Amino acid sequence: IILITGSSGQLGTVLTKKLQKKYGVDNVIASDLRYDRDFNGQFEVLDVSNFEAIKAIVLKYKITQIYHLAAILSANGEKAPLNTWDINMKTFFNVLEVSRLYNIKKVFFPSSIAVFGNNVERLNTPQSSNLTPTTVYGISKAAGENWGNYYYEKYGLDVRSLRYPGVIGYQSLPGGGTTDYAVDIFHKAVNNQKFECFLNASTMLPMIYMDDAIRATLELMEAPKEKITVRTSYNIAGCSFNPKQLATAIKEIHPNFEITYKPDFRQDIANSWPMSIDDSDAKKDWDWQPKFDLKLMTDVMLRNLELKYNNNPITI
Ligand code: VAH
Repeated sequence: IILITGSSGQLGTVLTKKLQKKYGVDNVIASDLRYDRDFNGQFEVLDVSNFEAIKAIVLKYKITQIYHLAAILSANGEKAPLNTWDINMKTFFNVLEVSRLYNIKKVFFPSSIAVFGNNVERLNTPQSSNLTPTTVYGISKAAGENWGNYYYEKYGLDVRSLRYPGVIGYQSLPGGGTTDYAVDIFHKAVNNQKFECFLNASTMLPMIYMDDAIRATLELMEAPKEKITVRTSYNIAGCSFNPKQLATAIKEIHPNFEITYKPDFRQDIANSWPMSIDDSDAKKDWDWQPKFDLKLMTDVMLRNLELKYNNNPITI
């Protein structure tokens, strides 16, 4: 039985459905701070920073796997640094401890390309780079990776992790990250609105389309244990682009789309992150291969959002 924390978030929304489909609705328990009325399936209101609360759910449902997606993201995290550290770490410690004590078989911990800072190769950033994150979010992810590794080494807990690039999907909205522009832009485009981008035109960042991100997660979690050689967190890559290239891809389909640029504090965060990622360990260990490039991702995003907002099936 699988427990997902942060199930109403950007990744959680889609991952929950995928896990329900794969393992059956009865075998997936979704949880978040608030109940979402539109949710179909088994749901528990859970504040993961409360150890007794997560323990009660683990015992009630005899949970065997935890996907711990609850966290405060990079941009929001900078508004209250110490609080972000407390929440991101406390929740993960509770997950690790409940897993160690109550016989959880596997734990998934999402890390991020935000673990990298200014001391790395910005192009094709290697797996084994020196981590000097510039945001509290990044610091909490870098620490979390090492704690996952520690629980694996010390207690044999099977913790697995990916360093996600910015995730782009039509099903859900991101909450308070630096890569959010790459989702927001599509919503503006299909509603024929101008888009003001909070990063400048040439800010290249690693991104990944939702389907690829979810598939990478499931492939990692299903890989035989002996294939997992990285116990901190695996680099994974989808495609890299900057706001200008994304706007150009959107204009191919929406020629009247307009973008302007007004960088804010998130520009500094983006400037400290890699432009592209070397994911050769994931490729070697569990045959990772992304499927969506910029063009394919743009087509699928626009097609699905046209249907959602305008009930308009566009042919591309
Ligand atoms: C953020 N989307 O912007 C997240 C992510 C790669 C960045 O971890 O904070």
